[in-house]
This record gives sequence, structure tokens and C-alpha cells, in this order.
Amino acid sequence: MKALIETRNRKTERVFLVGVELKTRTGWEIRDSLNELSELANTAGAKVVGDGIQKMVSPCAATYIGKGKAVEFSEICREADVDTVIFDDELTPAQSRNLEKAFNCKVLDRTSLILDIFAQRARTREGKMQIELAQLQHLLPRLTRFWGHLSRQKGGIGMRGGEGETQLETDRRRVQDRIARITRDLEVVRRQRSTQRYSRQRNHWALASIVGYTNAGKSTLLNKLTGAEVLAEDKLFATLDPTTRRLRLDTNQNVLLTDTVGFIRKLPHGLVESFKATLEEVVQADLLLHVVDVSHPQASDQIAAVNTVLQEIGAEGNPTLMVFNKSDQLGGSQEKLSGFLEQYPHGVVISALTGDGIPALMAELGTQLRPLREFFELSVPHDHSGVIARLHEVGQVIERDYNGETARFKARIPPHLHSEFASYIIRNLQAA
Ligand SMILES: Nc1nc2c(ncn2[C@@H]2O[C@H](COP(=O)(O)OP(=O)(O)OP(=O)(O)O)[C@@H](O)[C@H]2O)c(=O)[nH]1
Ligand SMILES: [Mg+2]
Repeated sequence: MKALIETRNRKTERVFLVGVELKTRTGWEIRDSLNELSELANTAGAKVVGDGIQKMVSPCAATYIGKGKAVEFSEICREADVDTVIFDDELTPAQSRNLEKAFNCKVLDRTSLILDIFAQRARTREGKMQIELAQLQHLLPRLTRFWGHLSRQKGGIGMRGGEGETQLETDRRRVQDRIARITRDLEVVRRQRSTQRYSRQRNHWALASIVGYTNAGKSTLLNKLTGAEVLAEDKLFATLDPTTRRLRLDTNQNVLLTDTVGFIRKLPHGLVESFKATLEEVVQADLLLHVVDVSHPQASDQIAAVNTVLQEIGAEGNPTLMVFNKSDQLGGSQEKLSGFLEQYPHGVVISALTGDGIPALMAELGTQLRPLREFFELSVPHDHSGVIARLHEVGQVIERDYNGETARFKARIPPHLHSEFASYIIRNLQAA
């Protein structure tokens, strides 16, 4: 894997985090929020050397935090030899500029940090284009002489991207041209993807998408279920590009299972926009598997954050199966789990790591996806053994009776295979 930090002198970037405690802030305490920001900074390869919080009624238009606080924090930063200050919210272009002057070092906001991590993680052409697009759109209003000057000098977080640091030296015109170009190219890739999707639909296999907060264990689950070898690690946004694998249930149902990018609260809107094409898998899915890390102290807020993003991409109405993961890590807090199960009675409790609960999850998948297949009664002459074998291979045989003049079956068959068995079907049990 390539070096996470690409500053000129290759030293680890030292960062200071700043959060604001607003009166309106509920649920997520500012501390939790800063802890997450700290994880994000670590994921980007930086070292967090300190943080500061200011309580205020509303953020200051010019400098986000108060002027006095900015001076106070900047002194701490100077003493701690801080390279970069990261704010826990999105800053306006003017606030960024003013703060860079006040701190006299690189100032980033949560959005740029997330964009930076995505830029490091992108592997496929489409992924790289999507993230570059989001970065350029975020950069455009902030593109000033000041930024160009900083990028040449510093590099590191927020200063890298698909096209390298040179993009920051270009003027607005060239950034706009590049945005237009990527948008066009993405359109082509998107069209190819929808062709692929179309052929998949003709296959009539059920589509299930794994969604969830970042680090919830989505990739671990896909690996466990399908033997895929998707990178799963204790880092935020380990997965960026979607991976699809076929899962065959005991009921002979084939499911195409997709693992995709994790969500996070305050996910930059531009990023969601540019990832919409990738996330179309989620919108198209017959079933969403919403994976939750139940052992996480903010599990319910994470559920809410995921639902917000699902809403943003237009997938909030999709049938959803709640999957409560990392049950092995719960220890004493079983009552938290009962709370979730009360709220989501169909939820399944698993450990993707130990395999606990996986059979129950597979069974639930079979049940939830059943409506996609029709239920028939069939009559097959005893000597048509090829047909009988085929029926067991592709259908879910619920009842069999070999005692009569012909063999009788009650079975669920995927729609695209009806024609194959048409001459043997004597009754549609679904319709009955
Ligand atoms: N104890 C425990 N750890 C788990 C379980 N499932 C996943 N993990 C760990 O949690 C971390 C994140 O797992 P991933 O599968 O990468 O999570 P993800 O949801 O794909 O994360 P992103 O792709 O980064 O959004 C890894 O260190 C896994 O080993 C589980 O059931 N129990
Ligand atoms: Mg993953």
C-alpha cells in the first residue's frame, strides 16, 4: 500500500482538532463527534496532538469560532508544532481563509478531510473520477491565490487528489473545464454500468445491498457470506468501490450481494452527489442489509445517519433487513440489544467475525426475498429424471411425492425459468 502521507519531507502531519458545542446540538455530543474526527484524521495518516472545544450560541460568520478563541488555540498550536488544524464542521471559503491567517497554518474542515480519505482509497477509474469531481467542486469556491500558495508549500491532507497537487495550481477556468470533462466521462461509465445492471436484471437474480455506517463490518459480512476477499480493516472507509458476489442460499435462491462505501454523519453532500452512480446499486436493490455495529456506543445515532443518507439517494423506501453485528463484542450490554430488537423485531443478531447468527441471517434473507419467486405445483413423469434434477437444482422444492402416476412437486421457481418448466406446471399456488 502506498504511503498515507505524502508531504514533501514525509513527516507525519501533526493536527489539532476544533469543535464547537452549539446549543442546538443534540444526540451526538461534541466529544463523540471529535472522537470520530480524530479517527478520521488517523485514517488519513495524521497524528492528533490535541483538540479544543468552544461553547457558543451560533458559529461566527468570519472565523467560525470566536476571534479570541482562535488566538488562544493558535498559540497552543504553535507550541505543539501543529501543521494542520481541522474543524469538525464545514467551513465557508471565507472562514477557511480567515482561519488560515489566524492560525498561520493549513486549515481544513471535516468535509475536506473525508474527501481526502476518499481520494486515498479510490482504486477504480470510476471511483477516482467521482472523488476528484467532489474535490474539485469543494475546491472551486475556495480556489484563491492563497490556496495555490499553500499547496505548493505544504501538501498532505486535503492537498492531494486524482490529478496530484498540480490541480491546485490551476486557475478557476481550468478547474471548471476539468469538472466538465469528468462529468462527461462519468456519464459514459455510468451508461456502461447501467447496461451491466440491465443484463443482471434479465438474469432475475435478487439484488441485495449491504449498507451501513463506516466500520460497521459490511465487508467482513460479505466475505463471510460469499467467501469474497474484500479488504476489511479497522479503518474508516476501507471500502470505496462496490463489490458484488453471488450468494446461493440453501433454498437454491441466488442473490447478488453488493458491498459498498460506508456512510458517516455529515457526509459531504457533493460526495453523495458524485457517488450517486455507484450508489445506484443501493437504490435498485430488492433488499437492503443495514449492518449496525451494536457494540458502538453511538449505534443508534449511526443508524439515523445511515437513514439520512439513504433518504438523500432515494433509497429510504427499499425493504430493509436490520443486521446487528459485532454481537461478540457486546459483553455486558445485552439490554441495548433487546432495545434494538424491540424497535426492529425482524432484526438479526450476528457476528460477522465468529459466524454467530449467520445461518439465521441466511434464512431471513430467503424469507424476505421469497416474493420474488412464484410458487407452483408440478407434475413430472417419473422417467423425466433430468427435469426432476434440474428442478432441485434451480428451484426450492417444498414438497415432493413420488408415489402417484407422476411425480408431484410443490416448488418455488424464479420467474426467468418458468418457461423451462411450463409444460409440467399444473397449478400456480401463489395465485390460489
Ligand atoms: N469483534 C468483531 N469485529 C468485527 C466484526 N465484524 C467486523 N469486525 C471488525 O470491524 C472492522 C471493520 O470491518 P469492515 O468489514 O472493514 O467494516 P466496513 O463496514 O466494511 O467498513 P468500511 O468499508 O470502512 O466502511 C474490522 O477490523 C473487522 O475485523 C464482528 O462481528 N465482531
Ligand atoms: Mg468495507
